[in-house]
Amino acid sequence: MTAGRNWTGSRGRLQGGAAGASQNLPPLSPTFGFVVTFHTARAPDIQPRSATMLLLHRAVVLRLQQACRLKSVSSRIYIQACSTNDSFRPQYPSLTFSGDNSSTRGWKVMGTLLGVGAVLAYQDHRCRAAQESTRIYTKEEVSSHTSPETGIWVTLGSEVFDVTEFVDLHPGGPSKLMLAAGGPLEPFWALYAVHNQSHVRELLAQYKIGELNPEDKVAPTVETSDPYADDPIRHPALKVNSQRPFNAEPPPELLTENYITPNPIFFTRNHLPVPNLDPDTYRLHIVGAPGGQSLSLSLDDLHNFPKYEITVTLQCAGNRRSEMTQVKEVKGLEWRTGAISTARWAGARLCDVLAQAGHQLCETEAHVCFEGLDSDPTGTAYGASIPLARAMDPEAEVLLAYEMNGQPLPRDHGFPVRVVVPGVVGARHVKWLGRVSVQPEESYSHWQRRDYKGFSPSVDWDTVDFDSAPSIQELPVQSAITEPRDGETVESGEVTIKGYAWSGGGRAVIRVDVSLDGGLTWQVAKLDEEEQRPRKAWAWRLWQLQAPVPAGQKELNIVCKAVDDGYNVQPDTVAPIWNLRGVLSNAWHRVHVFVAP
Ligand SMILES: Nc1nc2c(c(=O)[nH]1)N[C@H]1C(S)=C(S)[C@@H](COP(=O)(O)O)O[C@H]1N2
Ligand SMILES: [Mo]
Repeated sequence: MTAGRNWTGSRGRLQGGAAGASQNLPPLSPTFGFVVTFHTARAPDIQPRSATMLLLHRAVVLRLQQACRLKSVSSRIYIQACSTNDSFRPQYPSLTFSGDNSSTRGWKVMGTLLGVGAVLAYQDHRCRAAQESTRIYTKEEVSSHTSPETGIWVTLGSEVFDVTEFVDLHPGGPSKLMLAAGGPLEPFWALYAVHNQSHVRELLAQYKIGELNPEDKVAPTVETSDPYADDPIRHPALKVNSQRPFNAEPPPELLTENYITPNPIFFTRNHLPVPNLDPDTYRLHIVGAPGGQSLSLSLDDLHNFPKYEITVTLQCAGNRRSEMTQVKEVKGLEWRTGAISTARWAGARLCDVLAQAGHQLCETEAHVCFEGLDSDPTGTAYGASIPLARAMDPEAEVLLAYEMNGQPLPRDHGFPVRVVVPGVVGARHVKWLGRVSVQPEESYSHWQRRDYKGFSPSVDWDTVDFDSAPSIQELPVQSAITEPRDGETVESGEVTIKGYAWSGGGRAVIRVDVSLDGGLTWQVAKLDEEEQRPRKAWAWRLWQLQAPVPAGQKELNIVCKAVDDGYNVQPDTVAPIWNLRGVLSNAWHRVHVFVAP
């Protein structure tokens, strides 16, 4: 699968935090105990199993529609036949036969009716699979099955599978699965942890043809073959949304503890393993303009450019996605309010470096493309682009940053160099920067063209046309409540409400309104005193409100909403801005609390 297209999403959660567990740590509240519990986080109205099967199914249908347009009818049936999983049934009520409990008969009747042999062939395949499941194969035999002609075999543990027919249906694309042909799946599943779920195993089980010769069993070499084994150690306070690749957010009450987010709890959004780069041999390649010169810059070279330091808030397009999930299933990591953080970044200005390579603003449209040094097993690197006009504008203050809060960049945040694009969505702040080029078109990266775009609530995975929407650059106005937390019990008398507010494109936050009664009446919160430069308000504002709790009130519905200097406001509810990828989630933030008697 393509990295970053998280078609199921990891559901493991690390809860709580530890006091003083790492040197660089801000003091944490001593009441903040360390509890590790893994649980299944599921939105109440969604069954993750059927949700993930749905995504798998969608991916398969799309691929099939591309692969065999002419055979689309039989393809659809084949897919449904593949899935003996009950979670498919409700989607196709017309395919169930009322009063007939035998789904086998149902499938046969349908197959005959439509004159398509795929269903029967599939059942035949399953019967054969069952008979042959006791056959023993050697590792050599397996390794000679690596093409459609010989058949494509893989192993998992001691089991052998013939996945020839599945390769074209693989949600991440055939090429990714072909990397494992003739050998074990484990190293690849370790990279895409999304596979480690029971329904994926069930799907695979349908292709089982036998067992590995016991003497040949693959040694559990997870440690050495794990592409994430070299990832840095993380702060235990982080709430982990996915371990591999690592995605985590600080808990809300720590997030607004400091205007500047301490490095160890700055939210982390990785699509791939963290590369381990040697600062001495590191080079940043800047492709030169025609008539200009290409540059290969060492870290020292970069330090020789004038150094700029600016405070910038970075927000992932998926921040607060979990609220969209509550409206309707979306594809992506379940970020709560913490996929946003603020740091002081220092480095060279991109416009200075581009100018040295001979680039200048041009009349025609152009884009600056960034490539990271993190890559998947096919060698595909993370990439993104921004318009050349922004990159060349000194006022836009785009940085090639080598420092974060006075320290060299931490590995998780792009060591040794990353792009910082003030006012723009996190996805364009490319980490572990390896190459910069200027092109007439946007980056061809998956993350520029096939992700990080907004759509109407009416668009689904069958109708989405990624080319029809522009890539997200500047983000809309945003705010959230970090204290108290949803479901908490607050003291009667007075309540303190805290949160953050930020807007994209350098637009300053001019006001935050807070309601204790679900939006009927409002009070104006007190904004922090931090400087907001006109058109360059790159950083958030933290805010607070101390409000009397109305006497006799047993519950409060606390709401916040921010206004930026363009008088842009947040939408009041999520449903009208719902989109299939769960990005740009910026509705009024709502927290329901109880009042202590
Ligand atoms: N090379 C590289 N750059 C990357 C990413 C990545 O996976 N690889 N993730 C992007 C996304 S989607 C976000 S939101 C930000 C997150 O930056 P952070 O991890 O420092 O918070 O980095 C961006 N830059
Ligand atoms: Mo992101």
